Amino acid sequence: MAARKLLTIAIAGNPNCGKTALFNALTGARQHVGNWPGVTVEKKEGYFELGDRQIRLVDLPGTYALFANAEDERAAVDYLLSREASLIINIVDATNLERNLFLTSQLADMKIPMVIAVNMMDIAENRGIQLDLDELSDFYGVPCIPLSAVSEKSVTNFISQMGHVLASPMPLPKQIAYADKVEEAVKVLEPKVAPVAKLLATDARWVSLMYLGNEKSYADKFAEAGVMRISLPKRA
Ligand SMILES: Nc1nc2c(ncn2[C@@H]2O[C@H](COP(=O)(O)OP(=O)(O)OP(=O)(O)O)[C@@H](O)[C@H]2O)c(=O)[nH]1
Ligand SMILES: [Mg+2]
Repeated sequence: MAARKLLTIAIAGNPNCGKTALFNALTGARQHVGNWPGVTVEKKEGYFELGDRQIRLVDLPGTYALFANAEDERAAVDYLLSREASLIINIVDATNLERNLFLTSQLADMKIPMVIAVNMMDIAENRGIQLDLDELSDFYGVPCIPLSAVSEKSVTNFISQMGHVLASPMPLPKQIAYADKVEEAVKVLEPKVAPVAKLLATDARWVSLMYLGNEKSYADKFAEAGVMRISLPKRA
C-alpha cells in the first residue's frame, strides 16, 4: 500500500476558543507534548488520517494578536513563518466573532492557506446569535466551517468539510485592503523593511503591517538586518 502523504496543519486562535477541544477530537490519543523552541510555552502535536493524507496537527499558543514580541506570539509567528504548516485552521469563537477576527486578519496577511472554523456554534445558537458565514467566507476568500468542537456529530461534519478542502486547491486568503492611511504607510515602509522581509523569508507587505501595528515586533530581526527605526511622513 502506498504511504500516505504527510500534511502539516496548524490550529490558531484566541485563548479559550476551543483549539484544544478540536485538537483532541481530531487526534485522540495520538499526540505528544513538547515545548516551543527557546520558550516555556507548551507545544502539542498530534496525528490523524484524512482521505489519502496523514495529517500532523500542531496546536499553536492561543493569542489575541500576532505581533511577535510576547513569547507566545513569537512562537506562533516563528512557526508560521517556517512554512512547515501548509494550512491553518483558524478557530474563532462564534459568540465573540468581532474580537476574534483581529487575529484572523493578521493570519490572512501572512498569505498562508487557511480555513476558518467558527466554533461554539451551539452556544451561539442558544443565544440566538445569527452569523452570515457566507459573507465571512467571501471577505477572507477562504472556507468558513461551523463547528461545535464538543459535539461528535459536528466534529464528524467538520472532518468531512476538511476532506473537501484538501481535495481542492489550497484556499489562499484574499489580500485585505486596509484604510487609505494604512495602505499609504505600507507603501512607504515596504522598501525600507525589505531586508527584514528577506531575513524572515516573507514579504515586505506583511513586515510593514506588523511594524505599523507594533514597532517592537521582531526588533531583533530589524537590528540584525540593519534596519533602524523608521519615521513615517506626517499626513496632511
Ligand atoms: N459548548 C461548547 N463548549 C466548547 C466548545 N469548544 C470548546 N468548548 C469548551 O470551551 C472551553 C475552552 O476550550 P479549549 O479547547 O480548552 O480552548 P483553547 O482554545 O484550547 O484554550 P487555550 O489553550 O487556553 O487557549 C473548554 O471548557 C471546552 O470544553 C464548543 O464548541 N461548544
Ligand atoms: Mg488549548
